[in-house]
Amino acid sequence: MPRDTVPIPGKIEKIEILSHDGKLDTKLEPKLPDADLRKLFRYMLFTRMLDERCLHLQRQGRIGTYGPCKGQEATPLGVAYHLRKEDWFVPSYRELSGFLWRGWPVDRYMLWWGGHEIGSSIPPEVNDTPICVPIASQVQYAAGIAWGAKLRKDGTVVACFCGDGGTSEGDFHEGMNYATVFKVPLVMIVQNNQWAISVPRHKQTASQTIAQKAVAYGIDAMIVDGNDILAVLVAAKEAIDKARNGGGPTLIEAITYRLSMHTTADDPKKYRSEAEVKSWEAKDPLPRFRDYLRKKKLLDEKIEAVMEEDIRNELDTAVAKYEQYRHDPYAMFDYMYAQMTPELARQKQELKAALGGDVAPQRETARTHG
Ligand SMILES: Cc1ncc(C[n+]2csc(CCOP(=O)(O)OP(=O)(O)O)c2C)c(N)n1
Ligand SMILES: [Mg+2]
Repeated sequence: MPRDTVPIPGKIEKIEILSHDGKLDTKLEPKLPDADLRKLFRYMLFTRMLDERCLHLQRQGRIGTYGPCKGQEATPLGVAYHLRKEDWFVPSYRELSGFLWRGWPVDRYMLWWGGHEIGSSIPPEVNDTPICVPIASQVQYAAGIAWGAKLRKDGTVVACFCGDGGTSEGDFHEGMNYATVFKVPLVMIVQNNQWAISVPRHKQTASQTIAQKAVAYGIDAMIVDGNDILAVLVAAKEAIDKARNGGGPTLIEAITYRLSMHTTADDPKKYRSEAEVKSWEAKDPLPRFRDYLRKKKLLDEKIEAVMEEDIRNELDTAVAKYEQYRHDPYAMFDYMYAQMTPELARQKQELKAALGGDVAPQRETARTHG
């Protein structure tokens, strides 16, 4: 028999709509109401300002180690915009713009980075999962949540996020494999920000793209300019609609860049060049969207100055609320299991004795899904 080439199906589309130098593809441009475009910009700006505030708080010793999301504001926001309230947003830890759009309180976000258990408690009205640091572990439970949605036929969709580094984890492949075999309503977004701490993208995988891994799972994929919110909005809408209509999962690779450090615990100057960072600063999603809105006469300096002032006030209030929170040292025992194990109960007693029982914690019930 002659050797043959196996015809493997699979489509990887690439979507760019608003380039970093302002070129706009008007045929692909999503038609959003003006008020929504302005609102999206406000969330992007809010994210940038909150991120900067958290960095300062960390430097002043007022929160713990912080992982900034500067430069990655467009992708989670563009996805969250198309989710319904009852859909699920399953994040990693760099999806701040999405958390805010979904309605997570700002002080709760600070509490998470401040090391308080309550930071992992999602407001009851939000159908999401908490910030997830064990890399790619969230992909498996996203696939499971999506399977549940399919079995219940409740029409909900799950949007899950991980990083380029996350795609090298077994959890990522297991979750994706499961999701595709069972054709569950999952949209998997990989925020390819070019680095996994100090490991560059080219050492992460020998694949030309991350999106092409979808071909092996037997699904279609999209590559979007993750710093172009218009492209993200278009790709996310297609993938979410497809999932909702029973079309199964989609993998979206969002090309972006972490403009700041991995976390406040590392110094990126040790592993990447300033020239590289500068080249990506030119592709920053925030000024790009700002220029687009200015050309549309939806934004000007005055409107933005009012927005900034407003946001600053909101952040001041949130920081004050965060700092009023009194640490509950017993929460780590209480929230570990639905029912505390005898060993944890013993440890809790030991801590109580050591602290002299004079702790008056501020309690709020953590919410668990299920
Ligand atoms: C299972 C696991 N292994 C290792 C780590 C340590 N770690 C934290 S972040 C990170 C890199 C993740 O890179 P990527 O997935 O690209 O996300 P990014 O931080 O770039 O957003 C690693 C290895 C971890 N948190 N979890
Ligand atoms: Mg990364």
